[in-house]
Amino acid sequence: MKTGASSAAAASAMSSRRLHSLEGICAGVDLPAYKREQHAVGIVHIGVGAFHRAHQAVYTDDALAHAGGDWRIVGISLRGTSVVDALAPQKGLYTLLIRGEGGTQARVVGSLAGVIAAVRNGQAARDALLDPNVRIVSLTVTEKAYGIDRRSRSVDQTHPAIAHDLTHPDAPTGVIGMIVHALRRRRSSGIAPFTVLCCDNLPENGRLLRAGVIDFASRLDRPLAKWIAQDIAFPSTMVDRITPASSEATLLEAKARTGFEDFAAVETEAFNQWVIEDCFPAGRPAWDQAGVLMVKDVAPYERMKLRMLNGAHSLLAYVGNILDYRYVRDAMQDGLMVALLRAYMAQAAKTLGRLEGVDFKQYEDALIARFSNPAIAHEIRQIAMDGTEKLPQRILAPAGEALANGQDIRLFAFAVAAWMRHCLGASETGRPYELDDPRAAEIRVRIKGKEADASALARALLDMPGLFSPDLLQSLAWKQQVIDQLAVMLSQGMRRAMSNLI
Ligand code: CS2
Repeated sequence: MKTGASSAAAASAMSSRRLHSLEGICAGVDLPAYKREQHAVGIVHIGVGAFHRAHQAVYTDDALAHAGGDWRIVGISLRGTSVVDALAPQKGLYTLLIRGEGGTQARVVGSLAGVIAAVRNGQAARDALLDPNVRIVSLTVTEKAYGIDRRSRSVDQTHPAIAHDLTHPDAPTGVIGMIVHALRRRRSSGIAPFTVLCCDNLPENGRLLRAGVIDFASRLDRPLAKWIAQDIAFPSTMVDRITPASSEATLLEAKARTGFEDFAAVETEAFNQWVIEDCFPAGRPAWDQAGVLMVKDVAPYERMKLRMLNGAHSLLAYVGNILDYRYVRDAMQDGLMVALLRAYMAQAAKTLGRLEGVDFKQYEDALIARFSNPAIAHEIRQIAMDGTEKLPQRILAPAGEALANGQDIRLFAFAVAAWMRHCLGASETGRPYELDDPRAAEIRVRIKGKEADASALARALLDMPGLFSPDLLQSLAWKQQVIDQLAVMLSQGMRRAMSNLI
């Protein structure tokens, strides 16, 4: 990696200039160690949010530096325009602030070659996916954007993007519609297909997306669906890097470090992990040389991360929000919270099979340290959103397995009760907040008038169609645990409920 060379004084003279090239960036900032213009585009990434810019784009930047290749990235923003307005004038360049134990290191990332806002320029977005040089289409669009029914593994026709795209397949707005449109056009024009790489926190994400894409395609064109099933690879992945939404402070610090305005700067932790199923018939960047673990089966890694990191994160978010903590790092100063998270992670670990080379206790210790990182301002509200999309893979799947194996289910029931308490929309001090969830309206209707009655409240939410699995719903012990813990939360408060358990 190269570092910026100009003096801080020269940079401050140009401080109102926008980042748009690698010239004149302050000393001490790491720069791409390859010539950007010498590498063509090979990847389209849908969802160019902070997480993509802190994770996949960085691994690709490193792979380009180590081994070269035509693997730069065109980013598509499906719904918003702000990230495109930030990145386009910067020619895709942005600053990454890496907040490690020894302080913050700044780095300018060069792997993004261009960005397109699909809502403004749908044709350009569709064309990008037809480029014969594009051999990988990767995605970080959040759990709720896919519109796949997890249980039936078919598309959810009530999902707005799915409903729209099934009736307007030539002008798709959603992620599955876009992929199917591109594959259909590539197939009919004799352009080789791309590999589809899902990077969202969903269980067996490649397989799930594959099922959704094939189901969607079969509703339009059966031979196409058959071709996708036979010829398209959907490797699964496990992605991990704690990346809060960028704030004003992120942008100001990026400017101070580089000497240039940067409206696309991102901050993240030092830890970074990517495990990928190595199945790329059309080739891939040398991610293995950039620290990515390429494996045959990603599922055990994914389960560990979803259940231990994300499960504990969600638990922390619901409990922390009720207790009026704003940031994860603040909640981690609370000894009772840390004890609860440790107990939860240990229980979640018991639902995992052995994983070669991984000690779950050490993983737990590392997670506690990462959550406690004082330099990361990770808002609890960000994690607490979309509970109905996150609970199944993070908390309900291990709960179901624990139940089936005769293990202790109390911590999982506690986490679910905390989510139910969170659904009430006010903290213990009465601070109101908006419930941020795609099913928020339905939740509000269900719980109305039941706010003080743990049993009625729990039943109203347990009965939400498609959320809890039949094995949990058939268990009286499970239901009773949830009700009992919710009752303590409502009548004696969250701290009492926590201390009853640990
Ligand atoms: C978090 C994740 O927002 C959330 O729900 O649990 O985004 C988490 O920070 C990442 O998965 C870490 O890799």
